[in-house]
Amino acid sequence: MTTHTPTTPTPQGSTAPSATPGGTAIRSAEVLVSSPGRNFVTLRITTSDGVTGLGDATLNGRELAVASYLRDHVVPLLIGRDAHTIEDTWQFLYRSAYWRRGPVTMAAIAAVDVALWDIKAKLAGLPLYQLLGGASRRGIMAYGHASGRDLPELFDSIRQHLDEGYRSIRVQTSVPGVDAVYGVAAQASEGGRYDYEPARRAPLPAEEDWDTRAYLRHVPGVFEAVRAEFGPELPLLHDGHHRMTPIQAARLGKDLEPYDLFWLEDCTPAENQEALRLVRHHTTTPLAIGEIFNTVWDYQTIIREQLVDYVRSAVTHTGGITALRRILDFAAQYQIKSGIHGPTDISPVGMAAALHLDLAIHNFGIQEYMKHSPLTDEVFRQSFTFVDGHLHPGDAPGLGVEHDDEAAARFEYQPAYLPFNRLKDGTVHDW
Ligand code: KDG
Ligand code: MG
Repeated sequence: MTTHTPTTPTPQGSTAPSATPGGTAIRSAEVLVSSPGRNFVTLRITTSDGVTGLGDATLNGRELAVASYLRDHVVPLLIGRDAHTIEDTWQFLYRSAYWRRGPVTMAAIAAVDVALWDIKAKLAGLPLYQLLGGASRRGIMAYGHASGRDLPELFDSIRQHLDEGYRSIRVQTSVPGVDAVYGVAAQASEGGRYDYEPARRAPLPAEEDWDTRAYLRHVPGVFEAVRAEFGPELPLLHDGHHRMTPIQAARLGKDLEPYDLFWLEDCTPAENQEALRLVRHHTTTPLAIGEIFNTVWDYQTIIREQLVDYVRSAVTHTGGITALRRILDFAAQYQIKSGIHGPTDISPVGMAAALHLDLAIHNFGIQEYMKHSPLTDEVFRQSFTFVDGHLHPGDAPGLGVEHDDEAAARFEYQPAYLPFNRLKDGTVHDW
C-alpha cells in the first residue's frame, strides 16, 4: 500500500469557509493504493479531532491517474478546510479546476465528497442514510452476475446465485463462434465469477473477439431457455456493453420482449444520447445506461426525453453522493429509477456509499452487487448485510466501512487492464 500525507498544511484562500468550532478542520488526507485481489484507490480524510472519513477513487485500469490527481492537485487544497462544507468543497473542486468533467476528475471529486459525508455522519453519530433523508425502504433489492459458456453452465451459475441468496440475476452468455466474451466466467469451476483481476493483471490488455450478428441470433434463445427453466417471476437483466448500433439494439430489445427483462443495459455506445430514441421507439424492453457517465450532462437528453428507465452511474465515477443524488432527483421527475453500478471494481467504500443513497431515495430501482473477494474484505471491514436478495448498509455511524492499513500493506498495486475487442477482420470494437 502506498500513502501520501502532506506535512505542511496549505493555507486556504480568504474566501474559503473557515472551520466551525469543534475541530472539524481537515488535518490530513491520504491516498491509499492497495491491491487485495484487485486494485483500489481510497482517500482517507482526517479532521483535527481525529475523525476519519473514507472515499472510493478507483478507476479500473487507470487507477494511478486518479491517485495522482488527488495526491498532487487535490489533497493540498483540502488541508485546513472545514470538513462540514460538503457542497462548497464540491463546487470548489469542480469549478476552480476549470477543466471540468471526465472520469479522472469526477472520481477524485467523488472520493472527497464521500469521505466528507462519512465524517459528517460519524460526527452526527448516525448512519449516513439518516442524513440523506432516512430510510425509504426496509432493504435494497440487489442483482448478481450469472454467466455460462453454454446452457448447462449458465443454469448452474444461476442456481448458485439463487443459493447465495440472490433474487434478481444478470444473465451473460458465450456466443457460438466467438472465443471469449467479456462478462462470461472463463471457468465455472472457480465459482463462475468474472472480474478480470487477478486473472487479467498484466502489462497489456487481453484481446477478445466479437461478432454482433452471431450475438443477436444467439441471445434470444438463451433467454427463452432460462425462462423455461426458472419460470416467469425471476427478474432477469442483460448487459449489451455498448456493442450494438441503434438498429441492432432495437432488434434485440424487440426479440427479448417475450422474456420480460428487468432491463437491457448499455445497448449502444453511451456517448451518443440521441441513439436511444431509435431503440426506444421500437421496443418496450426497459433500458438502463450510464456506468461510464460522469455528470448530469451525460444524461440531459436521455432523462428529459425519457429514453431510458434506469440510471446506471456509480457514486464513485459521478462526483460522489452529492452529484449522483442530483442526477437521481432529476431522473425522478421523469419516472426514471436508480440502478447504481456495483461490480467489484467499485470498492466496499463505493458500495457502502451507494447503499446509503439507495436506502434514502424514493426512485430506487435495483442495486448491482458482485461480492468482493475474501482478500478485499480483509482490507475493507464492512457492516452491510445481504439477506434474501436484499442489502442493507447497517446502522454504524458514517458509511460503516473501515480501512485496515496493516492488511493493505501486504497488497502492493499491480498493473492491470480491462480487455478489449476485435472483430473477425481485426477492427477494434466496443467490448
Ligand atoms: O470496470 C469496468 C466494469 O465495471 C464494467 O465493465 C462492469 O459492465 C459492467 C457492469 O455492468 O457491472
Ligand atoms: Mg455494465
